[in-house]
Amino acid sequence: MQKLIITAALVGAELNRGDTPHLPLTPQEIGEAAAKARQAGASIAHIHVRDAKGKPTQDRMIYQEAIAEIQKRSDIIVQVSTGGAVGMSGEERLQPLELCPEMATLTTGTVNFGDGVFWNPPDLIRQFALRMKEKGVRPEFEIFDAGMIPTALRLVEEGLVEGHLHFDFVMGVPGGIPADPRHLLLLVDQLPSGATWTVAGVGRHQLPLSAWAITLGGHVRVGLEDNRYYRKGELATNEQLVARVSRLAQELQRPLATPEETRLILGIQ
Ligand code: KMH
Ligand code: ZN
Repeated sequence: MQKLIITAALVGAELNRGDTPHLPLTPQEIGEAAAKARQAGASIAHIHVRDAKGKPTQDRMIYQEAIAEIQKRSDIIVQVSTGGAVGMSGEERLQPLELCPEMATLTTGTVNFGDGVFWNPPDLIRQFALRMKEKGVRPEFEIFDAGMIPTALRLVEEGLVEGHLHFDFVMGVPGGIPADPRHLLLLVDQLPSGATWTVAGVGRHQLPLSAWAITLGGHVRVGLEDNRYYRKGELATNEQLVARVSRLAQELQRPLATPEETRLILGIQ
């Protein structure tokens, strides 16, 4: 099995300080959280950013600051979000790609997202994929439902995505695919050979799905974007969530990938 890639989804767009005091919001806090996640075993930081009021934004300048704060503290790979928050326009969401980050997310379909709609029609997806190709950014396909896998593979057929294919199964969003191990097996089964996958379980599903991914040869995403609790009623930090997966991986004899090893696995130049 490959070494285990842990992605730390540090902040997201859905929670705020009222939900948990541990959420990193400013570029400096995001930089510090990424460094702690790296020390705890993560090799990728998946980031969103917030404006001065803590509201989700895709402002390129704030991403630039956050990336600088991360890179001055650690060698972790930065993966920017192009999903942003429900309701943002395509142009707003595209902004961080101008910074040519190593990785970015690419959701390949529209999905109900709680009471909202995360809007990703085919032409928008193509536009995002093309921009990533032009900028040399490695996409991570964000798969919220089973039909998003064939759509991702269509982008490959159309020549909009080239090279190594990496998928993140985001399981348990209300409106998306439920966080059930049987669904995970179905998703894994649809991938072309050579592709890699990570699983992000929402809420209480994060821990059991992490264990499944470690044992099945997948990779793991954890962090406050997806789950704010360490256990029922006890709020977590990003660092604690990453450290728990590192310990699980150690017990299950799956060594962790460093950022350099992660680049090799994901074909990042
Ligand atoms: N906040 C969600 C609507 C991504 O980062 O690319 C979308 C999301 C996916 O978080
Ligand atoms: Zn995200």
